[in-house]
Amino acid sequence: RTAAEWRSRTIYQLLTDRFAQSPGNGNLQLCANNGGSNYINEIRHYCGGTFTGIIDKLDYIKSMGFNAIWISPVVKQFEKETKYGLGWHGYWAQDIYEINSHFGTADELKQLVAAAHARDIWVMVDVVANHMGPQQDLTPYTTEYLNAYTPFNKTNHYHDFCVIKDWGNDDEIERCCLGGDELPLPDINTENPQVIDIFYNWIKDLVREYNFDGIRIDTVKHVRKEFWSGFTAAAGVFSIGEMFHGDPSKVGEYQNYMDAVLGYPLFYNIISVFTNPFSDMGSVSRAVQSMRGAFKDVTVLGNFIDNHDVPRFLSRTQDRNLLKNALTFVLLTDGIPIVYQGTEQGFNGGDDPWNREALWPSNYTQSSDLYQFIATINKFRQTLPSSYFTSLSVEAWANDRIYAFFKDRALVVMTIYGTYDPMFSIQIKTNGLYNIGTELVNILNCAEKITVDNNGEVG
Ligand code: ABC
Ligand code: CA
Repeated sequence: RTAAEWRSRTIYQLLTDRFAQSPGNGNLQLCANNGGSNYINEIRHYCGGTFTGIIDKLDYIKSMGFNAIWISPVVKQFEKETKYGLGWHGYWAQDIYEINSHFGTADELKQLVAAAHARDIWVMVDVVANHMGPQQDLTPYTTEYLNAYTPFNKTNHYHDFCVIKDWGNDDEIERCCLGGDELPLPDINTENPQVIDIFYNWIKDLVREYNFDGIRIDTVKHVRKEFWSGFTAAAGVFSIGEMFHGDPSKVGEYQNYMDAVLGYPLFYNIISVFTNPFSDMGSVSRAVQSMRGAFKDVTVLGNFIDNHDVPRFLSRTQDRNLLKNALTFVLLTDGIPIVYQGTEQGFNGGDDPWNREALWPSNYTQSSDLYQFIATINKFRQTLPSSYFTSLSVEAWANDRIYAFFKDRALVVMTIYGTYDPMFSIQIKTNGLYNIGTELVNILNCAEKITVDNNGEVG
């Protein structure tokens, strides 16, 4: 699947271990956070989510209007304890050729992709090429240490050992280990031709074997850019990279080496504006403009309000009206929306590991206001013509509390009044976009209508 095909999709990010256990075959008490002191220990270990569990809950995702999922890295992890627990999240590979058996078998993964495709849900797999998993209490790169990995078991498969200390130094960021002195992630020598060959073949085979529709690439800024051109070409499907940084010009550069990146710069703007009724919506409008200047194509960027690495939106503010306005923005602005599991259930965990709650304690209720809200906008999004997704938004209004834009034929209005929600009125010039007398319908209730007046304005 290409970037052009992904542009109109809407993605649900799930953590395979935390989304759903196999029906009738799990322990729903595990990671349920029901006040027990075990929770801190449980949340750093496997909670029991599986591929089969995801299959069982695909309709929960579908009914919320999503037509793509992003799943955790699928490869085999170390089973040895570390000070940060185990690799239940999937980012600590031991063997890149084996499937993580905690999640299920290779066949079950294929069944998941097939079951998703049967519902027109595309599957994006998370992949890591920067590092392998860490091993506590062993010295890198002794023979004992190296022998544990497949296939990267030679000294020259790794960079000379160092740990990233200076986050302002790009060379260090690319060549040294993530994870700090306490648990360094062995940094793969992505300049070694043998390593390059292994990775390009690996990604090609992985995508083909399991029939994935896209890849989410981890730790993009920790590998030299040129490596990614060959990697994404070998994958042959839509690629979206994680460049964790707030500066549009730095992040934008990476779009020359892959189809898209996560919209981190916009994310920083969203959390500073939408969580605070006393901020300034004008800054959103400026951020949208600066993204356009820095990226080759903003219509394929992955927009989000939180994920498994950052505190959840509702840990920054408890105001669900603010959350709904932020969601409206990511679901309808230029780019591909990504909603992180648990948002629809009002989860409010803070930093890693607290933002990685298991979903089962919610009972997967579909009646929650947030679930319904997301479903309404997602379903509206799916009725839109392709011109919506290729066109850029045009600002209709921006002042301290209100931001509105036109995109194709739609008018999207957001506020940061939050629960305080005073009555406000604005007059928006529609600049000939609609004929006089046209009725615009509020998609949130499908009832309220406003009519374009004789001056071509709505209000
Ligand atoms: C574990 C523990 C943590 C502990 C940590 C040291 O070790 O769980 O409690 O603090 C995986 C696991 C994690 C695990 C790590 C390390 O591995 O999920 O639980 O943490 O072992 C990706 C994934 C992420 C994954 C990895 C590693 C990478 O999404 O889930 O983590 O495979 C950096 C990386 C980024 C990575 C992220 C977690 O860390 O670049 O790829 N995410 C700055 C830096 C960023 C940095 C970020 C967070 O801080 O620039 O590079 O991300 O530490 C803005 C600036 C930004 C700045 C922010 C904080 O402020 O513009 O540049 O970001 O204003
Ligand atoms: Ca590296």
